[in-house]
Amino acid sequence: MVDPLSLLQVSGGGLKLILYQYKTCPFCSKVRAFLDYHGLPYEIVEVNPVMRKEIKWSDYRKVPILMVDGEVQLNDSTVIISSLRTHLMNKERSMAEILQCYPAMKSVNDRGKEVTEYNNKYWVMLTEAESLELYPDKGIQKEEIKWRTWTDEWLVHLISPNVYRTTGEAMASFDYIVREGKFSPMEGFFAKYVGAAAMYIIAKRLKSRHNLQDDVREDLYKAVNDWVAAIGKKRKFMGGDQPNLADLAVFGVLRVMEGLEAFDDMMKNSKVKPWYRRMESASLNHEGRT
Ligand SMILES: N[C@@H](CCC(=O)N[C@@H](CS)C(=O)NCC(=O)O)C(=O)O
Repeated sequence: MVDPLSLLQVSGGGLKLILYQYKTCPFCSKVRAFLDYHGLPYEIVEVNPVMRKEIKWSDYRKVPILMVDGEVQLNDSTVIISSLRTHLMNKERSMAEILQCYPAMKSVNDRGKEVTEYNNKYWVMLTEAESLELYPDKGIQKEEIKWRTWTDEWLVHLISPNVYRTTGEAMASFDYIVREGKFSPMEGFFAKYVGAAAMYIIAKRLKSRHNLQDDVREDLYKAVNDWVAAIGKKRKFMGGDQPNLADLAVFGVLRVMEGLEAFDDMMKNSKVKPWYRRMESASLNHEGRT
């Protein structure tokens, strides 16, 4: 019998990928957007957000985690994407070797919490020749880095305040999280009511921490309009005719709101829809497959 995993390895350019995720987490969605667009096959392990038993073996306690060939552990969505992109440019470079370009640094943030950051995480590691191939025009690598950073440091923070904006929206969001995620019936029941109430309150705190406007929708519309304006009228994507890593990051983050009121409002009241639909089809059709 043919081992289905060996088939995956062949079609995926030699890498066997396992993604540990929460389906509705924006960071995990960013990674899936990258893998889907590039047509890289992967297995998913949905993690239970209450016990997190599925990642008990890992010292790093967040998702996404991507395991490569059962031995190299990639943490952090941006590191995962940058290192895979590096590998796709030159498949001779092993993931273990590439990972050394993104060393972890522990520090304490302004709220006294220990945080881990990764050096160079927005950089795809390229030789001069590869760099000319991937970024032929001056300034486009810088632009990609700028908007990937903006996605992680600004856009992501608009999601919770928007999807938990009212008690009704908080209930609908948790209904969706429980439906899509891995919860026991008891956890699901509590998450739906206690979780929704807690997130409604936390979302208000996040709103003031990130200095959002009273009407958080206005920040969301402005953010996606700024994004569309940065692409301009002459390009289909920020990457030109094909999405680049900034397009994939923004798409991955916005996609977690699909099916919720915030998403419908954004599509109706901002200019993002044509770009979003182009991204959807590029990702669905694996247009970046090599
Ligand atoms: N910088 C990380 C952030 C990942 C992150 O914060 N993940 C959240 C889920 S959205 C998490 O796992 N939090 C810990 C927890 O749920 O216990 C990345 O880009 O991957």
